[in-house]
Amino acid sequence: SGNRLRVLVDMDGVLADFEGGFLKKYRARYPDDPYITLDDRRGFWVSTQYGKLRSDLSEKAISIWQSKDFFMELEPLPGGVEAVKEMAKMDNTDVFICTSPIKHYKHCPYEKYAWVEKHLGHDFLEQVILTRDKTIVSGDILIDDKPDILGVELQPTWEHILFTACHNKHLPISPSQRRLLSWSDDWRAVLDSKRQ
Ligand code: BVP
Repeated sequence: SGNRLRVLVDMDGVLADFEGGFLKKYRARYPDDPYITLDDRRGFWVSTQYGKLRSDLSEKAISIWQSKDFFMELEPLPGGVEAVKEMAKMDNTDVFICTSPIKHYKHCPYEKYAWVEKHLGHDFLEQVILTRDKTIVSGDILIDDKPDILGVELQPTWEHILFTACHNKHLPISPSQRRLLSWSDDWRAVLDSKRQ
């Protein structure tokens, strides 16, 4: 608290490669069904776009991330784990991973903790926030690839920094919305801009 900066970092699409992991496992499980390349992805919800491609594909898509080991086996996105580790070592900076588990809770919440332990270490489990509503979590910055982050709090304390992903890269840049193009982009400058 006080003058410390609190950074909230999303997991899927920001630290963990949800889209790449999904497509790889979808194609392996349903080799005879059509799929959407990452280049052709539009809209945050994979299931919605697959459902528009063919109505039965929404359920097939959902079956992929509901499966055991899906979240655990997601590859880290380039530079994300390193950036979070560096942030966490900065003076006057608190970093939390803020992620929404799926409602099919058999594997996902456990595997999200296991992923953090594997890639960021056991001590980093202290920093994990699982919530379906990020608006009630207070922070200075939320780095997240979802364009619209809504919930019961109409005026969240954080500024949403949109992290570029295959599904949001074509969206028009609204003047009010700041972006991080990747973890190679200047995330330090974004943090510094919010410091007292
Ligand atoms: O746990 C992820 C996957 C899931 O929603 C969560 C998004 O969390 P945040 O990145 O916002 O923290 N998810 C679910 C669906 C469809 C469900 Br029906 C989807 O299409 N995409 C997706 O990411």
